[in-house]
Amino acid sequence: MKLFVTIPAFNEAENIERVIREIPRNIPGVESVSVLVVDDGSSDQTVECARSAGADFVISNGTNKGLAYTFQRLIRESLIRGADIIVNTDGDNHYNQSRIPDLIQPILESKADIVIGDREVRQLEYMPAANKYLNLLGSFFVSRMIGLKKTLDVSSGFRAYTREAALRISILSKHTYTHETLIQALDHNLTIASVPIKARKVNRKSRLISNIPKHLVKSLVVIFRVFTIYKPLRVMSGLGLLIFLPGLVLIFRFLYFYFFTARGGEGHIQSLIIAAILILLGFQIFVLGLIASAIGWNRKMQEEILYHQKKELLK
Ligand SMILES: Nc1nc2c(ncn2[C@@H]2O[C@H](COP(=O)(O)OP(=O)(O)OP(=O)(O)O)[C@@H](O)[C@H]2O)c(=O)[nH]1
Ligand SMILES: [Mg+2]
Repeated sequence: MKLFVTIPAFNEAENIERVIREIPRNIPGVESVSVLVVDDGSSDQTVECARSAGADFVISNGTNKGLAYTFQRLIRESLIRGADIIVNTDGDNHYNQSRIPDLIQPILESKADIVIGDREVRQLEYMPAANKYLNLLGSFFVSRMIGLKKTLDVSSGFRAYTREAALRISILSKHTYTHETLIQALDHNLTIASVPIKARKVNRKSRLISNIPKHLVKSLVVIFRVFTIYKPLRVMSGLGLLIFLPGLVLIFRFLYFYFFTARGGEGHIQSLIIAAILILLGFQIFVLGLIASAIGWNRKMQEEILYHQKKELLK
């Protein structure tokens, strides 16, 4: 078992040495531990600091390409180098790297394909209340939406992946990758486990979440889009029903006037037209959902091909 610990780093000179030095290099059940850093176009001493702290591989994106791209690169570079397990941690020393052996335990026991380091957000004293409850609410909704039975810390970046899981997952969104990886994992029938690992306070200001409302909107858009890709029928029939039902109510209202009042349908033609439009539109959206779901089957087949190709190429 070869373990790769990966770190996406964008201007993390201040913290990255501490992060790398904390990574345990001898873990029972693991034959080697390598540290791989992808520098996302940092303008500070991140690369030098990572090297001097003993990172085995430091790769650079050249320019700043964002976290989702960087994550994808980390996965690919680890797979190329023969990783059997990939653990991702952040370069800001938010997570406790000395807990990596606990994080990979479910994988070593073949009980999981992906393990999430749960930050136990509820118990983080230093986190501002607004952030905390927003985070908990977000985790609750996303967990329900993607069909998890338990609420997991869906936005935690401290995770372990098996080689198999890493080969299966491909990131399409640009803002965050955390939700998308989970929804894909479930789509591929991978098992997700969670290990409580309390997170540390980060002194520097978060750059990913510099503005909470903006981050929230961006995340919601990502979640909605990802959800439409992976559960098209559910999204489209929900949307269709939302439009179809008012139309149906209007039709019944018209029928009531037509049969049970003296003036019949007179004066209600306008609402009848609206009803017809709503019903047609609602039905069409549902049919679009059917088509999207048929395209989804296609995607699954292509993903299967991609998986086998990657497996073959990265042998
Ligand atoms: N913000 C940001 N981080 C990047 C980028 N590329 C790579 N990263 C790395 O991604 C990791 C997470 O970024 P953070 O800014 O800590 O975001 P976060 O952990 O979601 O937010 P906090 O919980 O508030 O710290 C860090 O290791 C960054 O160095 C990028 O373009 N922007
Ligand atoms: Mg952070």
